[in-house]
Parts: sequence; C-alpha cells; structure tokens
Amino acid sequence: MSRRVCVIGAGAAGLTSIKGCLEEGLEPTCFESSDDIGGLWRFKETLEPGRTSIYRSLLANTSKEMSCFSDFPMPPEYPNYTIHSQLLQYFRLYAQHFDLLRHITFQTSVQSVTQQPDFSCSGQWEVVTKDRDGREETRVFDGVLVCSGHFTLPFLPLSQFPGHESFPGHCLHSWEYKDAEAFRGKRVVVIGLGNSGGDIAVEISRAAEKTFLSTREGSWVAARMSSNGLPLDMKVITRFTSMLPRWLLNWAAVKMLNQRFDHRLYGLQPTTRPMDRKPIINDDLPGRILQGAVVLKPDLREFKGSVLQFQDGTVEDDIDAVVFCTGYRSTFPFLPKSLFSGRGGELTLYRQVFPPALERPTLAVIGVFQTKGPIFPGMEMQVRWAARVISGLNQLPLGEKMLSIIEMERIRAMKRYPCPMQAALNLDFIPYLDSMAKEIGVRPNLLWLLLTDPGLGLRVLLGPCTPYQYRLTGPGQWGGARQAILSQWERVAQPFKTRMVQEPDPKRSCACLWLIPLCGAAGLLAVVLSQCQLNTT
Ligand SMILES: Cc1cc2nc3c(=O)[nH]c(=O)nc-3n(C[C@H](O)[C@H](O)[C@H](O)COP(=O)(O)OP(=O)(O)OC[C@H]3O[C@@H](n4cnc5c(N)ncnc54)[C@H](O)[C@@H]3O)c2cc1C
Ligand SMILES: *[C@@H]1O[C@H](CO)[C@@H](O)[C@H](O)[C@H]1NC(C)=O
Ligand SMILES: CC(=O)N[C@H]1CO[C@H](CO)[C@@H](O)[C@@H]1O
Repeated sequence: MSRRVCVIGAGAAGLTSIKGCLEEGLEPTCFESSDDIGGLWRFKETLEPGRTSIYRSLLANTSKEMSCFSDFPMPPEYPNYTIHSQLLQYFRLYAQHFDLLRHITFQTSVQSVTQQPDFSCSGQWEVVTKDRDGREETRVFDGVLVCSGHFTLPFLPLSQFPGHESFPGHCLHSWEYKDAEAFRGKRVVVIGLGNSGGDIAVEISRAAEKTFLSTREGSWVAARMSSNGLPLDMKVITRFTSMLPRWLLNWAAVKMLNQRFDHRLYGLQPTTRPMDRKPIINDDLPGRILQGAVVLKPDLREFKGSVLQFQDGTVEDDIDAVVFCTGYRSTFPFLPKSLFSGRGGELTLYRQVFPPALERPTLAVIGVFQTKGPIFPGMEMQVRWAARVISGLNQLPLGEKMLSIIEMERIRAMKRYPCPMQAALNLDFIPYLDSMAKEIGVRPNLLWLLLTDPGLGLRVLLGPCTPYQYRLTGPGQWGGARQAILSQWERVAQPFKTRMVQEPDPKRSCACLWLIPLCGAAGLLAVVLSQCQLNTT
C-alpha cells in the first residue's frame, strides 16, 4: 500500500508537492483553507486576516524561463515578466496538465498536526482538519508536507516610533495596500525599502503630491531588464558565474549596478555588497528619484502629529499617510511547539526542509526560504528530495550531525545577515538546488555533457540555470528537458514578435564564430576548477 501524505496549502508550493508525491508513488491529500489554488498569487480586492494579500500591479521579479517548474515551461507567448494574474494562470495550467486538482480538498483548514503515540516506529502524524461548516475530522498520515506560505502575518513596528498615537493621518501596512487611488494629491511617507517598498513608493509617487521613501539601510537596486533588454536573472544566474569567486562577482555587480545610476549620488547605497545581501528589483525607482517625485529619507525617528522627524533631524510636515513596507512574519499555528527550537523560537530546519530533532523524517516544510533567484524551482526541488526521504529512498544524516550543520551554516550566513532568521532563510540559488539534486541523482554532470553533447553542455554551463537542467537525467527525468534548454531563448523572444524586424545579413554575424572555441575553453577551465574546488571541500 502506498504511503499517504498530507499536503497543507494549495499555493505554488502545495501544487508542486502534490505533483512530487505522485511522481514518487506517494498518495497525496491536500487541504486548502480557501476555495481556490494559487495562494499569494490570487489577487483579491478584500482583505482577509491570516491570508496573504497583494497589490493590483504586482509583477513577478523573476523571469518566466527561470521561474517555471522544471518539466513545464511557461507558454512561449507569455511576456518575460508576468503580472500576478498570468502567473496564477500558469499554476492553473500546471494543475490541469498533471491532474492535481482531484487531490485537493478546498475550504478545509488544517488545525493541528501531532505525532502518533507510536511515532518513533511508524513515523505517522495525526492531522485534524476543519471544513467550512466547522466540522472537525481527524486523519492519520504517513507524511506531512507543510506548504502554508510564510508571508501571512504583517509585521508593523509602530511601537518603535514615539508619538505614533498622535498621527492624525492614515497608517497602513503594505498588506492593506491595493493601489494608489487613495493617495491622490497627498503627502505620503513609505517606510522600508524592500521589493514592496520600492514598488509602492513608485506607484504612489505617480498620484501623490510628494512621496518620501524612508530606509535605514538603503539597498542596491537592480532592473528586471539587463543588457540588450534581456531578463536579468537569465543573464546572471548561470553555473559559470556561480563558480567565480565572490569578491569578483561583488566587484562586477557594483560596477553594473552603478552604471545604471550612481547609488551613492541617489542616496540608496547600502553598507553591504550586492552578492551578500539581495538587491531589490525595481525598474522605475531611479527615474522617480531623478524627477524628484520620490525623495529618499533616513530611518524614521518619531511622529509629532502630522509632522514626521527622521534620524538625521530633518522633518517633513503635513504628512497625510504612512505606508509601512516592513515585511511579514511566518506562523505555523498548527505545528507542534517542539519544532520551534531556534534561538528566537523560530522553526529550525535542516536544508530549510526537515526539522532535525524528529525520530523519523516524515515532516517537511516547503517554500520557506529566499534566494537571489526564483523560488518556484527551489520549492520543486525541495519536494522531489523530501518525497524520496519520506519514502525511504534517501536518508538524512543523524540528528546531531544535522544540528551541527545547521549551526555551521548559521554562523557562515551571519557574516552577511545580522539577523539569524534572515541568515537561515537566504540561500544561494544554484548551490542550494544542486545540493538536493545531487542526493536525488538529478544534478547535471557537466563534464559528461560537455564531452557527449557539447551544444547542450555549453548552454548548461554558460547559459541561464533554467530549471529544466534538473530533468535531464535520473529519477523524474523528462524527455522534453533537452529541447526546453535548447529553445529557452526562443521563448524569451516570442512575445516581442509583434512587429517583425528584418534579420541582419547572416554573413556578417559569422564574425562572432571565433567566440565558440573561446567559450568552450573557458567552460572546460571552469569545470576543471570547480571539480578541484569540490574535491578540496
Ligand atoms: C509581494 C510578494 C511578491 C513575490 N514575488 C515573487 C516573485 O516574483 N518570484 C518569486 O520567485 N517569488 C516571489 N515571492 C515569494 C513567494 O513566497 C512565492 O512566490 C510563493 O508564491 C509562495 O508560495 P507558497 O505556496 O509557499 O505560499 P502561498 O502562496 O502563501 O500559499 C499558501 C496556501 O496555503 C493555504 N493555507 C495556509 N494555512 C493553511 C491551513 N492551516 N490549512 C489549509 N490551508 C492553509 C493558504 O490559503 C494558501 O493558499 C513573492 C512574495 C511576495 C510577498
Ligand atoms: C521578489 O519579491 C519578493 C517579495 O518582496 C521577495 O521575497 C523575493 O525575494 C524577490 N525575489 C528576488 C529574486 O529578488
Ligand atoms: C514583451 C515583454 O513582455 N516585454 C517586457 C520584458 O521585460 C521588460 C523589462 O521588465 C519589460 O519592460 C518589457 O515590457
């Protein structure tokens, strides 16, 4: 009899979890508290406490070829960066294609997940659910995949600012923000420069009289559009760049980012380097600052009625609204308290997936991490690995060993992130995916590819690390992976083909042919270097 797995939530992580279970012969049952799939990416006009909420103009910050699941490219006609509704449409296509919907029970929320009394030998969990009529039901599962998301609880640090009670205007969190209509002609302060803060400040500045953007630390700002108008992530997330030393990448990144606009001059420059702390992605912010529509300010100090004072002593008066873009906290109210063993009471996870202290590795957390790349292929890889661990095909190290690895990685990451929670959540895209891919047996063998299929090998090494690379061989291999890699740039070009431009004379473009042997040589060198590096670590 196949093992039964409970999947909690039917957002992106839940959908790929159902798929991953089916692929490994597990029997998934997914509970989704709302009445539809898509989670964060399903835009709603109204707010529901405890649920994610996004603004009307939210655009993905990762491109379509990098963000898709590895055996299901986005349709070629999709634009290179999708708006939320189109990404949701993609998830619908994915669910349809792999027939995932019949495994989902909607309007049923998971109330608690507890270990069975004989857990140490059975590894089983008791899951209590509540349906829309309030009926509770208890079921036993052999495994649990937690896919409930981690952007649910808005973090509003109002109490840090003296005098906030005296502010007569409107104070809100980005969770409540839908569009700029309410801010027409107003004077607005946006607090926090993350991806949401940048987006919201730009959008409000098109309607408001004046928009101030207050940031303590500043941030590097990258554009979606990289050189030649191509998607940034496809240009920079390659195996070749991931083999280069960090100082070199930092140097190149600073040069590239400052070439677009001088971060110091614009008052945005942070103290950290771009490879250490994730740059935000924003196409329009520098232009809005250049026009004086967005004015940068340091950290807020206090409120005095409608006057706001900042840390440098400057004041801005007649402020009508303050938008806090100060992020979210995660909550997993249904999980056993014993799993929250971190220093600050946070969830401690081995490779951000498995709680290390369980006697049996039958519970995994999917999608609770961040990278400089897209999150979806990472979730998918987590599931592919977790499904194999749950079915006993892959083993985890001993509990002690896992704890020491977690601690070691925490110390290493703390050099880049001051806060332990952020340090644990932020992972490097290619090394992280590769570490799991290696155990599953789906990490592409570069040397072998370069020797047997050089065209493909070079694309895998020098081209964007698109998710299809993890479907070339091994368990879950997909026959279309090779073709998907060979045609990835065609799907990027497709949406632009709305006005045909004459192709250049082919004879002239031959001039670049000398690049091929050169790239080949560089590639081989990089592979040899990386092998040496692997052997020495
Ligand atoms: C504003 C914003 C923009 C982002 N943009 C990008 C981007 O461009 N690219 C990118 O790669 N990542 C992006 N991210 C990261 C984001 O986390 C992922 O894109 C992803 O959508 C998260 O999916 P998820 O399935 O983990 O969680 P969610 O999408 O939040 O889904 C969780 C689901 O679980 C359900 N649920 C929760 N609790 C229970 C329960 N107890 N019982 C039953 N069901 C439950 C919820 O109803 C929901 O449907 C963005 C995040 C934010 C906040
Ligand atoms: C995209 O935006 C979300 C929300 O702010 C963030 O969590 C994620 O890390 C961003 N992705 C990249 C690649 O910057
Ligand atoms: C056709 C298309 O979708 N083009 C978009 C590609 O990405 C750039 C950068 O964000 C957009 O400006 C284009 O509109």
